[in-house]
Amino acid sequence: MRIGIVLYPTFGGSGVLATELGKALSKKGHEVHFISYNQPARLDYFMENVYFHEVIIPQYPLFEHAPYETALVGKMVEIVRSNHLEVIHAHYAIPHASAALLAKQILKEEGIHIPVVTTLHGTDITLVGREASYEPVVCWSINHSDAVTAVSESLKEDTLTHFNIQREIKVVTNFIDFERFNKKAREHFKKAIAPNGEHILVHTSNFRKVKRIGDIIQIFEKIQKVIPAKLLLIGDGPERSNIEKICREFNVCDKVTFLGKQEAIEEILSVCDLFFLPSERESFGLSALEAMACEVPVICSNAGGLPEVVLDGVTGYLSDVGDIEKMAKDAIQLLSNSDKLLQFRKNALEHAKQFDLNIILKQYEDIYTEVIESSKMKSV
Ligand code: GMT
Repeated sequence: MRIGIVLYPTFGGSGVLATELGKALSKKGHEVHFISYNQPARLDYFMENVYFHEVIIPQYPLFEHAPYETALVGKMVEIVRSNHLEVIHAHYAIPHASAALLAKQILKEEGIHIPVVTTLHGTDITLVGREASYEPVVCWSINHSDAVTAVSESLKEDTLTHFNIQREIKVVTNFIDFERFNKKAREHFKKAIAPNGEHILVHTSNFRKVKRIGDIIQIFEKIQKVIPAKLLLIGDGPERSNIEKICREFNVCDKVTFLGKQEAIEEILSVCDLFFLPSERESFGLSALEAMACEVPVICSNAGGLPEVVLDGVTGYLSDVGDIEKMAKDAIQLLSNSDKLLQFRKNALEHAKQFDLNIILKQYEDIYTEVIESSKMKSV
């Protein structure tokens, strides 16, 4: 198939997922065209069957805000025409789905019928999508896409609750590529981070408020009083300086390392003992799944889709959002019991297997085939 993937190019979950999906599809022989304003972060090396099309946003003195969506629609129209794409897959409702649907309308007038698949990722529904100025567009885009998927049951329920949805939404969960994400022997690395055998705790994200990284610092402060430990914070974003301030307040700066944005996350996860994700909202929690695939149990909140990913008392522990005391207590008891920690590591890997890329990829391929076929029927 010839597939266009519209995505955010950043390290955010939707962009990561969309890039990994496109890469996996290309390995199966599909032709994949990524469309975005920058080269996607995880599209870091040349691959056969993969093309990247940069959306250039022309500036003009009249524009206080240059119209990205218009440039994106124009780019999609051009790429569908010149590469004979068969389907567009829009990741994140705003503005990708609405832009794809406008491109579809324009192309229809030329006799080109291109179906649009929209994948909802989380904040496009649970946060920004509900803003009064976006809501009608998000709702319309969902109702008019040829197929819509959500990354968890929880996100599907949220979408049905908060928008006037007149169509089916399929759940196609996030996935993990075990060829890349698996526990690797990196003893030298472990020694460098924790020379005295300290436990290594970790979090990765885009450092937005919704991730509640301040909670992690407070949880860590309690843990390191009882158990020798180091905390690695991977990623970057708007909350970074606030988090540094909290580290100073809680006097843990010497035990917390900010690693910035990292490519080889699996290498770092391989030496870690616990992953933290106390988010206010989380439609799925791809980062938690990446940790579990590397045999790292997860301490997280019970927000959104996290209970579908992390099994309480089996692959980690769930708590109410903001329950720092319980999260610290759970972490301390798990880190203090090496047999239990080992069992949780094994459980985490076992549970992660249900999200294997090879299982989920097939679900997307089936959806593409279905919408392409029905679009052909409609066009005759
Ligand atoms: O978590 C973020 O802020 C990034 C966000 C995104 O849209 O890029 O991630 C969302 O999509 C991921 C991939 O489907 C999910 O695993 C994350 O749970 C979801 N984030 C939230 O719902 C906050």
